[in-house]
Amino acid sequence: MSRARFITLEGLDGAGKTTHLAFIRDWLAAANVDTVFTREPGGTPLGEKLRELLLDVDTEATLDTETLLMFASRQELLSSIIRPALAMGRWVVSDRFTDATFAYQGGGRGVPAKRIAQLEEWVQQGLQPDLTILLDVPLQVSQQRLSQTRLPDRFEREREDFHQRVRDSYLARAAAYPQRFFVVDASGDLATIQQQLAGRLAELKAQA
Ligand code: T5A
Repeated sequence: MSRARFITLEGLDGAGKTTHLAFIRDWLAAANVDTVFTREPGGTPLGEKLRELLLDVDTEATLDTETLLMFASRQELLSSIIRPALAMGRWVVSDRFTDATFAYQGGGRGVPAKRIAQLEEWVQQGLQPDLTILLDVPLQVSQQRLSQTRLPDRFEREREDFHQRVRDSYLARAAAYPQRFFVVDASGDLATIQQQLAGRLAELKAQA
């Protein structure tokens, strides 16, 4: 059995995760890779309820509560979906994971990285993604794409400086963990982005 791989997808709201996930799904299916797709916050019955609360513009939460709820959703997802799938040799692709907490709650809201790292250690027990694809776009591009699609959720309605800090945090994490991160300029055309994604997925599959 080839080694299971854990892939996460990150980026600013509107960077194109949903768009490129469809491509990744098709690529892995064509390569006969048995894959479980999930998302954060969410991915389990409890997690989806937490997601509703976390994205609801009328729900208020302190910074610590928000951070803990992200990790509560993650704990549920890890124990009921991600760990069992990896143990069975299935690949897992998650639309966001802990780097989002470092970027949004840490960079965006100012929760100390040390505190997030403690929760990461508690919940993940050393488990890290094999590959984190960071779809990087300038703020203006993500804001313009979002405004064309739907009403903003609790995070999307934050001010520009919040989103700039989120992007800066993502890029800082990518620089700190170059082995794990694959940064893609997601402001360009779809075909070019997907060509890069296909190349990286092919490498990962060859190593598995
Ligand atoms: N969160 C999450 C935290 O704060 N902490 C955490 O720990 C976690 C896990 C979750 C929210 O929760 C926060 C972060 C988030 O704010 P989400 O489900 O990840 O939300 O939602 P979004 O990131 O907002 O995802 P979206 O689906 O809204 O945006 P996408 O998926 O990034 O963008 P997508 O693919 O829908 O694209 C947006 C538009 O742009 C177009 C698409 O067609 C679409 O119309 N587009 C392009 N157009 C031209 N060229 C391209 N290259 C394009 N790529 C996309």
